[in-house]
Amino acid sequence: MSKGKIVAGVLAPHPPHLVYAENPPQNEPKAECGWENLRWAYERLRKSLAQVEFDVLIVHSPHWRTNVGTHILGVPQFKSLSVDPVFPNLFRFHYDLKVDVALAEEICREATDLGLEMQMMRNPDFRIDYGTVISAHMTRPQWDKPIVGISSNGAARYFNMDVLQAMMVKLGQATRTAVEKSGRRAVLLASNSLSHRHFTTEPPLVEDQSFEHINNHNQYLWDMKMIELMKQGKSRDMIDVLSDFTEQTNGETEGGSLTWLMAALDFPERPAEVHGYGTVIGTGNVVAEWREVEP
Ligand code: 2X7
Ligand code: FE2
Repeated sequence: MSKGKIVAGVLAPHPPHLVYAENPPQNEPKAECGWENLRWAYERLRKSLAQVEFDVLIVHSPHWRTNVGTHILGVPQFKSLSVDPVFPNLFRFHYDLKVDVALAEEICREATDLGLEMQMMRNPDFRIDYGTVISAHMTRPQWDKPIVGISSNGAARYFNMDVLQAMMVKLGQATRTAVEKSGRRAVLLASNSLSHRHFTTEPPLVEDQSFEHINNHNQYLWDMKMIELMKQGKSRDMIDVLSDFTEQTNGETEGGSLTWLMAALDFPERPAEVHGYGTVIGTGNVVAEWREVEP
């Protein structure tokens, strides 16, 4: 078997509004339009990924929360309804997805060897969280690739962000080794927004973009700082400031997805391709791609 490879890593945020505005047949609520900046950013990502071959999407999601340790989907197929508990008016999505269980088990083994608390999730009736479904859908709406789903854990709140980041660095390293051993060509998705201060009410027409803007200017400055670091290829600096960023923006980086991704990519020094930035109900979101192979 030839050595596997991470072909790309993506910061792939999951506001349910994006799927709502795309009107795929799987989603029950229907929209007129909305959040085009981010939806077109995902279009650019899809075009970019169409130039490379890959076998599997590996998704790390802040909305699958296991308070202690990390769980990994371990059943070959899941079919059910995923509902966003905060926005059930926007996201009621009928998914039917396949899991690369062999790769999932390899990641579990490698991470256990590095001393992390790991478990395979073997419940066939488990409901897949909306973070996993949305990032995977926006990246690959055809649903023709299996996924590996990885939970996030509560260490940032239970201990602090530094403890979480130390764990996520190991999980990222384990993911990279597992991909290489598996022979797979993988695209990694860190499913999180940047600044994460939501407005607490919605406009009467949810997709009315005249209401959409960043929650406040401090959040915007932080988001721009992070994006600048991505564009300069300063991934280690970005991870170094992530505790402060997360605290001051209520950042969804609190789940560890971005740290996991940077570690899996071995802290890239090349610039990320920033496909686009946009706000969703006041939160800041960027679609950014770190390409590991040439087309
Ligand atoms: O989960 C989310 C999110 N991360 C960002 C924006 C809006 C809703 O849900
Ligand atoms: Fe979220």
